[in-house]
Amino acid sequence: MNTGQVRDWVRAAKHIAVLTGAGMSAESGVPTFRDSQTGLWAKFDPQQLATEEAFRANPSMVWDWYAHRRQAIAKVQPNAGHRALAGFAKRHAGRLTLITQNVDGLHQRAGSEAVLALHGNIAQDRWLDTPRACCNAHAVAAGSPPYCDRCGNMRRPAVVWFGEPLPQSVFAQAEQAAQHCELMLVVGTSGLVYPAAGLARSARGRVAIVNPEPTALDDAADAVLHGTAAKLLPVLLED
Ligand code: BV8
Repeated sequence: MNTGQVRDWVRAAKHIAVLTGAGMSAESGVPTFRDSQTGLWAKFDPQQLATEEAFRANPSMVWDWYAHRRQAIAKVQPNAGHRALAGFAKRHAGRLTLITQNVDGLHQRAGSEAVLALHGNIAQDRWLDTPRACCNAHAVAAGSPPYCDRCGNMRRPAVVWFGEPLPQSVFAQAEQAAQHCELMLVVGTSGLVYPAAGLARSARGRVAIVNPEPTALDDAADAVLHGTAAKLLPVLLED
């Protein structure tokens, strides 16, 4: 299957759904989930760290891991793949729904609007426990993590941790897009994390994968393009 065939599918499709994962940001310099563990966190499995249990067991270690990732993300720029998606959506209003597992905000920084961010945004925080009258997000006590100095409630990254449900309305919109698309582009994901990966299996339209490596979703694909997001998306999405 070649790029030309998929590009013809892009041109013919009225509704295109795009599902992206960590590989989308690899060429921007954001390590993928699988190879993100460096330094202090090298000995931890990210799926163990990205849980409420890990945070309650060792709040400062998990908070510092997120602070480390935030600093890394703040230093990088969206790549040609992010820009190609934003550009296509601008040129073809209403034809593309962008669904991402990424919490890095690079799609949004590239100019993509109405991004369905299934797993939240690493740049935002929220209260760990239901806030009480004393919990003022604008007057938190400094610390790793910051906290309420009246009741000790802690701030946590506004991301979806393993074992936590996805934001219901965002996921419902993503399911709608999957069920109404003529084509789904699945870019830079290993396809191992659910329910996000399930969207590629419930897509009504054709499924085309963009990934330099085999993925757990290749069996569900009509086309598998072994290439990178920043190199292939500009080609697939140019008019
Ligand atoms: C839930 C935010 C229930 C946090 C993340 C069904 C089957 C099995 C397991 C489950 C199931 N249903 C639920 C589960 C459990 C679990 C799960 O899926 N576990 C897996 C690992 C076995 N799912 C959950 O826990 C979900 N919640 O089910 O709640 C519930 C319901 C109601 C009430 C209570 C509970 C929540 C899942 C979300 C977790 N949060 N992120 C944070 O970031 O810190 S997931 C996180 O990991 C990312 O967001 C992403 O989703 C995932 C990483 O996957 P990828 O993005 O694919 O990245 P990866 O590194 O794996 O692969 C990169 C790929 O890119 C590779 O293929 C590589 O080849 C490619 N690549 C590299 N370079 C490039 C490239 N591609 C293109 N171009 C390049 N240049």
